[in-house]
Amino acid sequence: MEHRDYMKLALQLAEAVRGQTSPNPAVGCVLVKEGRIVGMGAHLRVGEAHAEVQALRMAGDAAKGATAYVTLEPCSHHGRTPPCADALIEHGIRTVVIAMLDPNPLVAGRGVTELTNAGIEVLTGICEAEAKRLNEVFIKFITTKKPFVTVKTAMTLDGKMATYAGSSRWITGEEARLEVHQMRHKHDAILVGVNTVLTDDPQLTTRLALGGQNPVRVIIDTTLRIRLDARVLTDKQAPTWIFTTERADSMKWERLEEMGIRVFSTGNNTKVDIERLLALLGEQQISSVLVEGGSQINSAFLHARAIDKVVSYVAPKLVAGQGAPTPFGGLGIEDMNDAISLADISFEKIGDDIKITGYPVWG
Ligand code: AOF
Ligand code: ZN
Repeated sequence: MEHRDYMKLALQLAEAVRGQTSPNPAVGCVLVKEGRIVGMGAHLRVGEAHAEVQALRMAGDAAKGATAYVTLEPCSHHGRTPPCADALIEHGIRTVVIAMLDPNPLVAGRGVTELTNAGIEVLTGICEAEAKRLNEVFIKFITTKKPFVTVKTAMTLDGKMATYAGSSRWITGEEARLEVHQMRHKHDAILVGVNTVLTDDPQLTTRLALGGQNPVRVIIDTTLRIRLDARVLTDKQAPTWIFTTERADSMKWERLEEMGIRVFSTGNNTKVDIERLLALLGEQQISSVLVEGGSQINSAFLHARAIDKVVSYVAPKLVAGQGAPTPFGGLGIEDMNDAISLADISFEKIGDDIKITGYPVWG
């Protein structure tokens, strides 16, 4: 076994709790002494013990002289819980192997300094790229106070997300649709435009055989056109927040609030201001948003340059039709040289569909 092997185990522990620790990062820790694992742990939920503390509890006295593998730099600050660097020092840990430094300005290298000052050997950057990918949401949120935005689309091979007549069930196969529910489970919020609510009356919940967390349902509705009997308003399966403008009807606004729906204004604009919406969501401790369309909303996020990640499912089907909607509507970009490119692309086969993941480069 090498450092990387133990770190991979720590990363697996963190991966398993991804999405349930928000707004905290997903962190895993493995303690090894003389080639034996003596403790392991993950941070399970905000407010609860950090990964290192969980692993130290399991190891007990065996922690003395052990090596700790941690996917994130141990914290040095008093947050909701006491500093992990102190705990590692107190338990006599000899070496700490870290995948990535903590981007939290309250920590940012201080954990490493504290450990080093206590005479502990510290190694950093082991499996760093994997750790950064794992905590892409946390990195964005802790440094900008705005949520990480993932736009998820599904389309036919000819680029359509519905037929010319509006039929869209289903574009992708069952496996891809199951993955989408796993994505919902891992996000703090799911966002759609009011047109999607009016035409599909979706529930926007997580439906997995073994259960999962429901994200907060966020609806963009510039003039409050939503129907009061929409399922997202009546089913009470998850909170629903509506983002609107001052142009909305005040009676409808009151009616919605009476129903227990939170309504936020992004100001007196002709459209909901995406940057303002993201700032407001950040204030509400929403660290990740899954945007599920429709095509106007997706393009509004594109024009606001507010997309961090794109996940696109492409189904091997053709429906044709000049008027059939595509995942990104609006006027669009004039010159191909100005197209938004995606970086760090990955391709996966999911059932009979292709999943393409990438990160827009905003230049
Ligand atoms: C660690 N190990 O397992 C986690 C860390 O409010 P608190 O006490 O939970 O602190 C949250 C901050 O601690 C969080 O923003 C991040 O900087 C760090 N998370 N650190 O050493 C862990 N979850
Ligand atoms: Zn900690």
